[in-house]
Amino acid sequence: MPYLAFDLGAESGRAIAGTLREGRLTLEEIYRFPNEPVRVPDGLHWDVLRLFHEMQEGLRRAVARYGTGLKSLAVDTWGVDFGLLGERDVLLANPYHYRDGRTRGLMEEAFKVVPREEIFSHTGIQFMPINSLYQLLAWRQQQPGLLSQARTLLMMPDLFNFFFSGIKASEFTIASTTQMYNPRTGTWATGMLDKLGLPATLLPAINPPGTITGRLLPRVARETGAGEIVVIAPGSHDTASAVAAVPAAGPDYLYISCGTWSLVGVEVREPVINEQTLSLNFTNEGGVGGTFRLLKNVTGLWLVQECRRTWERQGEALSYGELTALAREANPLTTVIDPDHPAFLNPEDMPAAIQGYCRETGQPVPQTKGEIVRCALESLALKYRWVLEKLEDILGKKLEVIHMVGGGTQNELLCRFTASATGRPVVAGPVEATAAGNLLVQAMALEEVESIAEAREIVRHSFALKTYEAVKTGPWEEKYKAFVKLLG
Ligand code: LFR
Repeated sequence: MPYLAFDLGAESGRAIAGTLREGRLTLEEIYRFPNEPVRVPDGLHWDVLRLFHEMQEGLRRAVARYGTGLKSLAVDTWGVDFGLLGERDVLLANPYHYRDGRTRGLMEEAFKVVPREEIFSHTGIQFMPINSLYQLLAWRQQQPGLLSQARTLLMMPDLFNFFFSGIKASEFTIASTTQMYNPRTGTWATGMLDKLGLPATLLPAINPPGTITGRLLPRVARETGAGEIVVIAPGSHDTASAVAAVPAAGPDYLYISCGTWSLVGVEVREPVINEQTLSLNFTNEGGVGGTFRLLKNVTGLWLVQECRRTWERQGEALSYGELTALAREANPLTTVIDPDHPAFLNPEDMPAAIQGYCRETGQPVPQTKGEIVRCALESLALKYRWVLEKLEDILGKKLEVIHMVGGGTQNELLCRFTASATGRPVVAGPVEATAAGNLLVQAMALEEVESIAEAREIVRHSFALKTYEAVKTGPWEEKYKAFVKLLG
């Protein structure tokens, strides 16, 4: 009998059924729907009711396929965004998209009240203007009236969980993305929030990943035809689910979860909160099975996604496959960018932003689509190497192998570049790591899988993986030096 995962990413959402049989997990994509943010005068929002509508449609189709045999469902989404519920649980506004510009400058405002080091020592989370902490500050500053009506803050997956089950609760992995959670005390960082004048009373209780939060609301069960299925909080943060499904056997590996973002890091038992991780702006997000993810957010295939969207707008719609083919033909290692430069967070015209950066840094300006995409992919691989080196330094050991998981691993060029830039073998796959991790944590919650180690063994047996050999070359070494200089 299958479990059902809802995996929502920045571009699309999917309902994926997973069946566990004799130590193997098989996946079936039941339904896929677009996730299209909507810009209205006050800002950029997620169309959250439409998303829930689509998720119910996914459930309906899963019921049509499997009858009432579904065991459970669980939702994972991206991090940091949330909805506010008011009296009688009314959703007070459409949740904002983390790329909305209203948090600009608020990190610096916060530091005036609680210094950067102190925020880090409370939370262990890297500083990004998108973090829920600065979004909540934006609410206080820009919509205090509405905020004062709020009773509960629910992170995106917690909000969908509430829509499905009627239960208001948070989950550890998604709570950790807020920069409002203290991993040392295991509670919300209320002292810090008080100092910032933020209402900690909005924050619900936090459950560990793999908690059965409740049952489907009778109305949802009736409308979708689903029977008595339970609602589970998996690793509700998509990256937590993806990393739970890294098919690693040994301990010394780097993972890269590749999608709109590239999350580059290692799994640790305790958060690493010290001067080094603070100055490198690394993060310690909550993981599954009592782990933390010491990692760095690297702007991932967003660079290419946005180029594609810009060219589409200009009447030249190309697929990712076509763009990668053009990149393959372009000259290698000509120009590099820092993918995490603020200019790339949400520009109106990504190709122009990339060209502008190259011009300003005195490099040859990529002209063709192939040149621009190649520059983006090579720069990502170089940034991965930079993170790898820093992590090896922090941990005092060599990370022998890189596991790349997620949709981005379908881009073979990126996997190959990563092996060349780092001089480490890259094991790519599974593409569906997030869904697999979500489903396997459901199996753990229902006591059908014992541990993360067992879950990873199941992943190793269930999916085809592709290895890219390590081939360090002179030109990559040269370019890496130039890249490091660029980072300053
Ligand atoms: C990846 C991800 C990252 C998070 C970013 C924004 O999908 O969840 O982990 O930093 O989205 O929420």
